[in-house]
Amino acid sequence: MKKKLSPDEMVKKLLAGDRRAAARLITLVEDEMDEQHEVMRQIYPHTGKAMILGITGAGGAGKSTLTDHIIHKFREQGKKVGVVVVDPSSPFSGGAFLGDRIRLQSHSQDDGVYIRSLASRGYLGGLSRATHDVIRIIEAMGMQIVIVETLGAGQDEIDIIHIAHTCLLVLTPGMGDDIQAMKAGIMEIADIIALNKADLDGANSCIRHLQGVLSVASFMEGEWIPKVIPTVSVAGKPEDLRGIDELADAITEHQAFLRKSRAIDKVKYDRVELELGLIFKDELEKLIFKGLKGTGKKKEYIESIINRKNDPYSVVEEVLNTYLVQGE
Ligand SMILES: Nc1nc2c(ncn2[C@@H]2O[C@H](COP(=O)(O)OP(=O)(O)OP(=O)(O)O)[C@@H](O)[C@H]2O)c(=O)[nH]1
Ligand SMILES: [Mg+2]
Repeated sequence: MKKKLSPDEMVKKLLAGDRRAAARLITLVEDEMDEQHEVMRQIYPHTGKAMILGITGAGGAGKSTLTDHIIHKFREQGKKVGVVVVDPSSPFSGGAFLGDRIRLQSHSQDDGVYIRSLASRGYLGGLSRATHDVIRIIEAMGMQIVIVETLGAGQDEIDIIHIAHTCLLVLTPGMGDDIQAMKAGIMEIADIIALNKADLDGANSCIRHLQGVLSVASFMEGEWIPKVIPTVSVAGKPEDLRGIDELADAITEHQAFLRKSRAIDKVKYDRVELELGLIFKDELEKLIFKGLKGTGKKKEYIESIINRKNDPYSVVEEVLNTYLVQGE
C-alpha cells in the first residue's frame, strides 16, 4: 500500500518542486479535506511573488490556444509557468477539457510548466476560494507566472478575475451585442483585450467598436488604459499567426505599470479583502449550521420556513441576533 504522506511531508516536497506533491495537495484543496487549513498556513509564507495572469472570455473564444502561445513566450524568457484551467467541465465549454489537454500538451515534457484543471463540482467553500489556494500551491512549487483560465460568463467568473494581477479578456468578432452589454464591465475586467480570430469576418469593425468604447470611457490620470490587440492564434502556417508578440509585450508592460505606479498595492489589498470575505462567509456558515444542529434548531427553523410560519430573512436575523455577540 502507498504510504500516506503527512501534510508536513507533502509541503516539504512541494517546496522542492515535486509535481506529485502539488497534485496531491491540490486534490486535498478540491476535496476540502480537514488538513487544508494547516497546509495552506504552511504554504502561505512561500507565496506572493508570482505574477498572476487571468484569462477570461466566452467558451471557444480561444483562451487555451492563446494560453499555449503565452506559455511559450514566458518559457523563452526562462520563466516557469503554472496554469489553472477553471471549470473545464462546464456545460458551456462543450467538453473543452479534452481540447485543453490537446492544446496544452506541447508542454507536457517541460519541467518548467505545470498545468492543472479545476472541475467545478460542489465546493462548499466555492470555486473562487479553491482557486486562491490552488494558485498558491502552484506558486509554492516554484512557478513564477500563474495563468488562470476561466469562462467569462457570469458573476462568479468575474470574481475569479479579481484574483489576477493582470486580466486578459478574449473576445471574438461577431460579439457586437455582447460588447454592448458588457461596456461597463469590460473596463472593469480587462487590462488587455485580445480580439482573437481576427482572421474571421467582422474583425475590423469589432476592433473599431472596441476602440470606440474605450475612447468615450473616462480614465483618471495615470490610470492604465486597456489595450486592444487583434490576434490570430491558430493558423495553417506559423507566419499567419498574428498579435502574439504584441500580446506578450502588453502583459509585460502591464506588469511594469503595476509595479511602477504602485497600483499593485491596491490589487493585492483587494485580493486579500475578497478572499477574507469568502472565507468568513464559508466558515461562518459552517459554524452556524453546526451550532444550530447541536441544538436541534436547524430542522425546526427549516420546517418553519417550509410551512410559511417564518421566512428565511427573519430566521437569519434571529439566529445572528441570538448566537453572535453584538459588536459594540
Ligand atoms: N479561425 C480561428 N480559430 C481559432 C483561433 N484561435 C482559436 N481558434 C479555434 O477556436 C476553437 C476554440 O479554441 P480554444 O482555445 O479551445 O478556446 P477556449 O476559449 O479555451 O474554449 P473553452 O475552454 O471551451 O472555453 C478551437 O477550435 C481553435 O482551433 C483563431 O485565431 N482563428
Ligand atoms: Mg479552454
